[in-house]
Amino acid sequence: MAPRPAPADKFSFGLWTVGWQARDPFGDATRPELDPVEAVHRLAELGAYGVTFHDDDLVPFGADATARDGHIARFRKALDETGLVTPMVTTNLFTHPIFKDGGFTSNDRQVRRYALRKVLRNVDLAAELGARTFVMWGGREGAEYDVAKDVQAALDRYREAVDLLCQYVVDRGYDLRFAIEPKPNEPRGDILLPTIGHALAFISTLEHPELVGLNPEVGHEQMAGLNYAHGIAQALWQGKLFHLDLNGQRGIKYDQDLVFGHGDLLNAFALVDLLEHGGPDGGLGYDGPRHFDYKPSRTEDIAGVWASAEANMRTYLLLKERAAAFRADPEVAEALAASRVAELATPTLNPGEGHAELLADRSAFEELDVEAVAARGYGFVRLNQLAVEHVLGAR
Ligand code: GLT
Ligand code: MN
Ligand code: MN
Repeated sequence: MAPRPAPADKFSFGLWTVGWQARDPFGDATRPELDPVEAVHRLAELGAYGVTFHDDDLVPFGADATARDGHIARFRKALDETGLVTPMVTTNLFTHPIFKDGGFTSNDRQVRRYALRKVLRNVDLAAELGARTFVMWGGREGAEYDVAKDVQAALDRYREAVDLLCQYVVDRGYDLRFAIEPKPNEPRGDILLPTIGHALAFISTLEHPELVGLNPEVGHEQMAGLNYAHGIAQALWQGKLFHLDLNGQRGIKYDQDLVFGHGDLLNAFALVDLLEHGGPDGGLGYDGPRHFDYKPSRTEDIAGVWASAEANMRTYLLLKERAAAFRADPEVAEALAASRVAELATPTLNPGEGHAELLADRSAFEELDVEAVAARGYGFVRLNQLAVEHVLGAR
């Protein structure tokens, strides 16, 4: 019996997730269009608290001002009827052919100026709807050919764009922060800011670094062979986890966008444990939206779409239960102690100690029984087996 999702769990979904018609590079759509208003109602019934969107998910690209107002008004009405909120908004700078070489970093300056205008208009909408996070996924910012893109100039233009957007938010007085979503490749052969680490380094060069953080996606880090839970831990540690995209991915291959937990389940367990319980001092958890960015598989009909939406939330809640059980198990506490996990929170130096005191401490070096310390086992396998048994419901 899985617990039922409720608004307090802060689950949110992109309109483009449940609304995906399952067109892929090899085949046509397998599902009809989904009206955003229906999506809002169904997500609310399933227990979600929020819905997110790209400008073009809500208002078809190129719609005139009257049509745009109409789409937004219908959507707002659905939000009012259901109580759903819009915690995050993002801009589509990847579907229309004008963005085939990117938005902020296209070689074509006219494209870059158009992209900035498209984002500025959408920032206004995000602020009007009360969104607190504005995601920037630069899927088309990149290249297939090394000689065709001056990467350093592209990073200059990327920074120029983000600096302008931050200045806009400051000047308008909006309560909105930006979150960069890294991805290594697809749709471009190589995408700029490919991982959490690259994006963090980029943010440190900005004029308003405090307004810019991350929106890391499970599958995107795993496509690069990286450990998502580790990446999230570093983002939290640097105060940069502004938002996140939960889904599933099985190894280094195309972006699968599976249901959360349908990829690396043990890493998903570690992630939920981290988000819910924080670091060793319990102080670095995450209280933002649990946002699912998945694609209901192409094999599914519309009933399968809603079943898969529910599956994301059920898996999260089950892992949350399992993580709580893991943390409450006295044998786990004993195994954690045997593995010295909490000892890592103790500073390596004594209070007030510097290199002179360390050099004077003979017990740290000259008198240390190196062989005896080296012979100590850490017991990590036993600890991990306890985690596996909790995930499997065996404890
Ligand atoms: C697109 C992409 C996602 C991003 C979305 C935000 S759009 O579907 O695959 O990972 O989060 O632009
Ligand atoms: Mn993805
Ligand atoms: Mn995403």
